[in-house]
Amino acid sequence: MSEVVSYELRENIGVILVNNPPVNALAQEVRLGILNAVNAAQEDASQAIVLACEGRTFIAGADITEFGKPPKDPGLPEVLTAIENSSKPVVAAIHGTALGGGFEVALACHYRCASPSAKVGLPEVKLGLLPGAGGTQRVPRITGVQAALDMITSGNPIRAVKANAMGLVDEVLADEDVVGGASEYTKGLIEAGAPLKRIRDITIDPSSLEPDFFDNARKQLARRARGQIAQDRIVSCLEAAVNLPIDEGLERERELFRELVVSPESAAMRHIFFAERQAAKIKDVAKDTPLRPIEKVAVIGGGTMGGGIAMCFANVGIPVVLLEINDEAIGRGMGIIRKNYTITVQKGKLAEDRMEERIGLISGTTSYDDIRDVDMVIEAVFENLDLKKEVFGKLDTVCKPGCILATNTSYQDVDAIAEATSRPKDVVGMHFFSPANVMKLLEVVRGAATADDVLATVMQIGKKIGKVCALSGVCYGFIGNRMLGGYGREAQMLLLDGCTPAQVDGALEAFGMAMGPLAMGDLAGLDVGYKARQARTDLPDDPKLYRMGTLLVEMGRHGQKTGTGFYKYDPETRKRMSDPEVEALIIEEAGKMDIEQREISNDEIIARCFYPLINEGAKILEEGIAQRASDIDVVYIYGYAFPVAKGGPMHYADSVGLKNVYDKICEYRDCYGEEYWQPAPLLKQLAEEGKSFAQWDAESGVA
Ligand code: T1G
Repeated sequence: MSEVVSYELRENIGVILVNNPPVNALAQEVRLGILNAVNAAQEDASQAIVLACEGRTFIAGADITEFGKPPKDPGLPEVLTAIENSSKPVVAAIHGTALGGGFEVALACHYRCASPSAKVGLPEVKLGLLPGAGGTQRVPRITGVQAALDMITSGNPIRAVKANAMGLVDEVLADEDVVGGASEYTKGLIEAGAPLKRIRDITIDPSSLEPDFFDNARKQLARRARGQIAQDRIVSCLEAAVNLPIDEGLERERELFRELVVSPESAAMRHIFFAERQAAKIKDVAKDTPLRPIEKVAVIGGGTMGGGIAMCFANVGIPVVLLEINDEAIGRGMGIIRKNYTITVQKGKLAEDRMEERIGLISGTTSYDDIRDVDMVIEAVFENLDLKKEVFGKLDTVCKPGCILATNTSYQDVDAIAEATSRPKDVVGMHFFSPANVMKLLEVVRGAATADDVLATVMQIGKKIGKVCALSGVCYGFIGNRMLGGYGREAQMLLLDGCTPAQVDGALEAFGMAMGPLAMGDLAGLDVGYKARQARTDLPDDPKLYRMGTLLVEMGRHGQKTGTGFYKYDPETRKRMSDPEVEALIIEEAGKMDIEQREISNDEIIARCFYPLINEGAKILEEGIAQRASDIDVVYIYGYAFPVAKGGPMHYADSVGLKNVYDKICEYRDCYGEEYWQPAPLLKQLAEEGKSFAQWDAESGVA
C-alpha cells in the first residue's frame, strides 16, 4: 500500500492501518493508500474490512496545509465512494478524535465502533468551512436535522457513548484496544450476516420539520456569526439533505465547500488555527526542554482573578492552596469559586458531584508555611508594585527551590518583581484575562532572567489548563493592553469629531467585535480607566484625550454599575440605550473645544480605532516584545474577542494591505498631529517593500 497506510489479512478480516503522525490527517498519500487497500480487499479472502489508525488518534481530518494548493487525486469523495460501494462490510475502528474528513470516512463505512474514550466531530465550521465529504448529508440521515444542525454548526466533539446513543457510532468497545475490539466486533457482524448498511440509503421526511425551520436556523445563527458565513452555508447543505437525492445533495455540499475554502473568512480562521499552535513555541527555547513537574500550586489572593485562576487548576485535577490575608477573605474567595461553579452547573455544563470534587481540590490558608511544598505559585494580589514585591520577597523565603514564581500582573514590570527575590530565573509573568476561568488567553511574560525551563513549563501547563498561550516581553501592558491604548483613545476622539457612542460601537460590532469599546468601558466601569489614567505620567497634556470618559466619571456616570455611562441601561435587562443627554454633552464639549463636528463614515471609525492598534503591534514586533505578528493575532482573538473571521489585527492589516494602512496613518498624522499618529518604522519599511506581516514572520524564521 504505502508508508502511511498498510493492509493485511488477519484470519478473515482485512485490516487497513493508517499511520500518518501526528494526527493521521488525510494527506494525499493517505487517501491513495486507503483507496488502494479497499480495492485490494475486494479481491482477497477477507469477509470484512476494519479501517483503523496507529498513534494517538483516528483520522483527525483533511490535511489543512493542503488547502489553498492545487488538489491532488484521489479526492476524498472518490475514496469514500470506494468504501461505501465495497462488496464487503467496512468497519471504522475509532480511537482518539475522529474529526472532520476523518469522521466523514467513518460515516462512509458500513459500521462504526469506538473505544470508550473516543470522540467524533465535524469541526470544519471552526475553520470557516463545512464538512465537504458528505458530513452534512450523512449525519442528518442518522440523527435528524436538528441534532445535525447543532453538531455541525457548533463543531464540538461528541463522546463515544453519546455518539452511540445518537446512532453515529454503532458500538462502544469494552476497552481501548481498538483494533482487537473492532476485530471481535466485526467477527460478530460476519457471523450475524450483517448487511452492507449504507447511510446514503436513508431518506429524511421533509414533513418532519417545521415549515420555517431553516429560516429560523439562519436567523439564530446570524446573531452569533460575527462575520462568519460558514454557518449559513451549512444550513443550505442541510436543506439539500432534506430536499434532494443524496448525490445531488453531495454535489451541493461540494459546491458550497468550494465557495468557503477560498473565502477570506476561512483563510483567516485557518491562519488562527496554526497561529495558536505556533504561539506556544518559543523560538530560542528547545522543543525538548525538560519541564518542571507541576503537581500542586498556590494562588496568592482570592479575589475575582485569584479565584478564577484557582479554578483553572482544580478543573484539571491539580490541588490548589489559596492564600489570603485572613479567614474572612478566604471565605469570600471560596464563595466566588463556588458561585462560579454553580453557574456552570446551572447551565448544565458540569455535574454537581464534579463541582464538589473540584472545590475539594482548593484549600484556603492565611499562612505562607502552607505553601512550602507547592511547585508553582501564581500571585494575584492588587495591582500595586510595592505590594507585589513584598509578596515575592515572602515567596522567596518559603517556597522550595525550583518552585515557579508567577505574577498575574496585567502591566507591572516583571523584572522589578523578580528583583525582589534571590531567584529571578524562577520568576515569570502569567497574565490571565478576566474572568480567568473563562477567557482562553494567557500572556506568558518573559523576564530578563526567566529560565528556559520555566517558560517551557508555563507554556505546557497553560495548555493543560485549557489556555492559549502567547509569549510577551516586559513592557507596559505587555502585548494586548499596550496595543489597546490607541483603540480606546480614538473611540472617544471620534465622539468629539461627530459620532454618537452608538455609531462608534455599532461600526466596530458590525466589523465583528463582540462589544464596542464604549459599551465595554461602561461594562468594566469608566472609573477604572479614569483611575488608571490619573496614575500615569506619560500621557500627553491634551484636553481632548479621553475627555468624554473623564467628564462622565466626574458626573458620577461610571457605566453599567451606576446605570449610566456612555449609554443608559435598563435596570432590569441591563440593555443599553442611547442617551440624548450624553449626545448633547458631546456636542457641547466639542463646541467648547472649537471642534467642528462632521459626518463620519464607518470606514473611518474602523481605521481610526484599529490602525493605532496595528501600528503599536508593529512597534511591539520590532522591539521583540512579541515573537510573531501571528502571536499578536492570537492575543487579540483569545483575549479581546477580535473576530476570528478577520484573523486578528495583523492578519486584518495584511488583508487591507500594509501600504494602505501606512498611507492612512500618514494622512491622520497630517490631520491630527504626530503625537498619536507616528507610523512605526517596521510598518513603513514593510509598506515600502510591499510586504505583509505574514512575510515578516516567515523571513524572521518564526512562522
Ligand atoms: N491538518 C494538518 N495538521 C494538523 C491537523 C490537520 N487537520 N490537525 C492537527 N494538525 C497539526 C497541528 O498543526 C500540530 O502541528 C500537530 O498536528 C498537533 O496538533 C474534508 C475539509 C486533532 C484535536 O479541524 O483539532 O477535514 O504544531 O497541537 O492538541 O470535510 O489538532 O505540531 O507542527 O492541535 O493533541 C477538520 C484539527 C479539518 C481538526 C489534536 N479537522 N485538529 O489536538 O494536537 S478540515 C480539524 C485538532 C476537514 C473535511 C474537512 C487538533 C486535535 P505542530 P495539536 P492536540
